[in-house]
Amino acid sequence: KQTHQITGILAAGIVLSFLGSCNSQQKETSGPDPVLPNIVIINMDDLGYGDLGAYGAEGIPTPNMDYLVENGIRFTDGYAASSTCTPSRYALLTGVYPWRNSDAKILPGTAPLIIDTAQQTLPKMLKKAGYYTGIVGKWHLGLGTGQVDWNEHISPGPNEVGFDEAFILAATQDRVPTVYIENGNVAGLEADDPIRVSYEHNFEGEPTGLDNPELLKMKWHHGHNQSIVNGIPRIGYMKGGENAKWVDEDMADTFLARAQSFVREERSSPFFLYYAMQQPHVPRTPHPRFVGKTDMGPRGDVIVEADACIGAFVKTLEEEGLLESTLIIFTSDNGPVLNDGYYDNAVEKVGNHRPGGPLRGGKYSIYEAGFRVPFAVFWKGKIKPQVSDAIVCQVDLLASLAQFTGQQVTGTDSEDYLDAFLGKSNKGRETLILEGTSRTILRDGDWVMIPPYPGAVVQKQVNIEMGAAKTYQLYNLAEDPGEQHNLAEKQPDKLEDMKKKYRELRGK
Ligand code: NG6
Ligand code: CA
Repeated sequence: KQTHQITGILAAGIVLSFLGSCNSQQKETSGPDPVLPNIVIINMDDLGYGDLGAYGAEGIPTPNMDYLVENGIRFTDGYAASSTCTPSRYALLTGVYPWRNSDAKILPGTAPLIIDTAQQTLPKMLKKAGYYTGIVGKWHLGLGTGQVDWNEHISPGPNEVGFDEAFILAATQDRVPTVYIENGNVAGLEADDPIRVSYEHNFEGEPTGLDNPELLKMKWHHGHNQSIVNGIPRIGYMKGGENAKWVDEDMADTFLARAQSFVREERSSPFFLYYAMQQPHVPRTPHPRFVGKTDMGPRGDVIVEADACIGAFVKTLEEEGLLESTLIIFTSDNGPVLNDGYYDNAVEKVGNHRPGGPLRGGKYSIYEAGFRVPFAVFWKGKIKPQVSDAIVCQVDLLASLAQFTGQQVTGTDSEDYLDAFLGKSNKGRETLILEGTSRTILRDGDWVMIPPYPGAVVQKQVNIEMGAAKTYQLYNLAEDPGEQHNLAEKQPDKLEDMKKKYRELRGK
């Protein structure tokens, strides 16, 4: 504690002297704040552009998310770097485009860490600026170097890439190991009941979703038919660790309690908390007090549950007197999906609700709903409520927050758009490369260009338009946000111009 305070004071001193050296011209753009606020990133899992009231949803009450969005900057064109989790989170934490790292794909729970421990990261950068850093929630960036023994200290992981404290789920709620990991150790593990995990073979005597449907409280639709934990069939096999296994319905409360205690205990130094919530990813397991809160079944109910967690978290900041000194970034890792592998009525009960709002596609897709996500920056008393159409992306948080805290970053794809993130300018990115299931597209101003890709036009199991086509696609999002009118043939010059830019940026 003592050390953090001292580092905090030192950092503030550096920031002050930095400010002193600025000339009057530079002062007009955003520089480091002399008193560094706390920073919280709330990252949802698979929450779509249209899934909350502030972005147009009618059937899912989300007053607490709406409070942040409507009293902060609501970005209309805010992006995750990818339409799936691992690559998206990789970009957010490293500032590097995920397509530069061939390992940045949806990872199994046994995958090694895909962030190089020598690499620049957001939490490392903020640590240099004097922040105490923590992650609570979903990790999904790999752990260890290959063969993880879950019964020993697990390293490298979040603690080795910049987080002072980590309380995580390793991969996804539907993947083994279904245990929490606290600073590299499986929480609640008992020595006489070791955990074994495999994505190749089952362990003798262990039931599976495939062979033991009678043991299931949730049925699998595709995938998800291996080890059964809490009556839910998972991806991957696991044996042992009974006492350490999470209770899915308690996960939201468990993460919330951790996030709350983090801000309560660290209130005297600037802190950075990455609160990576698990909703509304599958399996959707609302706590009983949220069951039936919407007419949409578990998918709607877990969004309401997440909303309540955000409300409780913000209330804690308020009670601790920290709301005015905390910058909150609210976003999602990728777009929405209804049926992602379990029968949970998401499709049957969706009614008129459009999880992707007016956008085409969804999770996994290279159409807009894949990566354009809810994105808001809230800072009570400092940022005026507004709507911004600046193009912003999570990959730019590293450079922008570095600018904010007086740090330098080099050698990444991250660019400084601090003024856009603070609502002082409407100028965001001109060009952005976006990724979905190992394919990339170019956004350039109002336009998107999608190169031809092989593969299914619609991924049948999830019923999502993937964006694949035999020819180039070109859309003007200002006129056609739903990407209905392919202008590739009508506007050959524009297409050529974008192909050229794409080749330059993408390197091929
Ligand atoms: C897919 C899973 C899906 C989900 C996704 C990862 C199957 C059939 N589907 O492979 O259920 O877990 O991976 O989601 O296994 S993400 O949000 O972490 O990217
Ligand atoms: Ca996700």
